[in-house]
Amino acid sequence: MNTKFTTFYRHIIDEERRFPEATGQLSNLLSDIALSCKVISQEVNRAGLIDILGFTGEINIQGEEVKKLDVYANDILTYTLQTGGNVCALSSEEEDTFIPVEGKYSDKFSENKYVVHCDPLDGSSNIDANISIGTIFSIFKRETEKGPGTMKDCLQVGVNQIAAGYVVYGSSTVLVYTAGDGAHCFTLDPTVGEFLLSNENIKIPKESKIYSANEGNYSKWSKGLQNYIRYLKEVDNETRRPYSSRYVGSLVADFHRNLLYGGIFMYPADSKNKNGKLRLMYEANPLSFIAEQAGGKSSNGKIRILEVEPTELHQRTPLFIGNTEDVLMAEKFLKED
Ligand code: AHM
Ligand code: MG
Repeated sequence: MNTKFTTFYRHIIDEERRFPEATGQLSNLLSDIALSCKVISQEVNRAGLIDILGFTGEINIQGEEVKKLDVYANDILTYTLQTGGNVCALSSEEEDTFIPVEGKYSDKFSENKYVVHCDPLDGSSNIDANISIGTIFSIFKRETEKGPGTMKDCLQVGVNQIAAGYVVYGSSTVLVYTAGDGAHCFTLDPTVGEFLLSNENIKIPKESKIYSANEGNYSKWSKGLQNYIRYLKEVDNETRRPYSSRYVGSLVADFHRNLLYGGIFMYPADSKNKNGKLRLMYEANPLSFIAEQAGGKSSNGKIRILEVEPTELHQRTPLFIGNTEDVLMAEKFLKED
């Protein structure tokens, strides 16, 4: 039994010590998010029992309605963030617009400093099949000085992110986060209820070998993109082609696998969806921050995701993310269009 472990909280506190002016709010916020994810993880593990113990929409034994898991995850996260005293505004895939939050304490030194965007349960179409799903979050510092946050605080460009991360509820529950000094992975030890450091300073492997895309959309893709996919399937030993195709259909799970094994994930624009499917603020931005911290790259096919100016909270964007060389190659093929 290893007795030398680092908990998530210890790690974020140590990171925070790099900044003498830090007030502890970011550590508290990350810790609140980790706690919410532990609770969600617990419910995800029980999801299969809903068929046995009661359907969603039914009243459970405590007299409460059994909630759908994505609604439950949203409720946990939004409640925790609204009451933690660190967040002035938050947005979620499950909410129509952002939620402004009143400061918890009245003195100006403890003004809620952060804005959070989250996808409480990404990949939710996979829940009933016991396939990995996850939570994604993105954190910005507020732009306004005080009071409840505004749309201006929310609509910041991705390079302004202070921290970002995701949790995968898979064969084990893992949390990956960055606060701008590398990307670090923690695994939930359910016996003690703590995320323990399992992979510090993750770097995406140099040798890429996987592409992930919903190829069912092939006929709707541009010629350049179709050519890129064909290129990935050609035989060429020097460039390790053909690549393997892997697609879970949960962004977090596909991204996490490629981060560890090397590869590119794509959700491109197509003839029906001009901006693709995925959301900039709570899917593309946070994963792009992590990809870059791990030595990878992320693009909308033309420019760096982290430089895309947001105009609305639920804005969609095409996404190409993973090994730098792969993303550059995808961009090159897309220039043919
Ligand atoms: P969700 O946030 O509603 O779960 O939707 C996003 C999901 C991503 O996790 C995944 O990459 C993508 O949608 C899969 O889409 P498709 O079924 O079109 O391949
Ligand atoms: Mg999602």
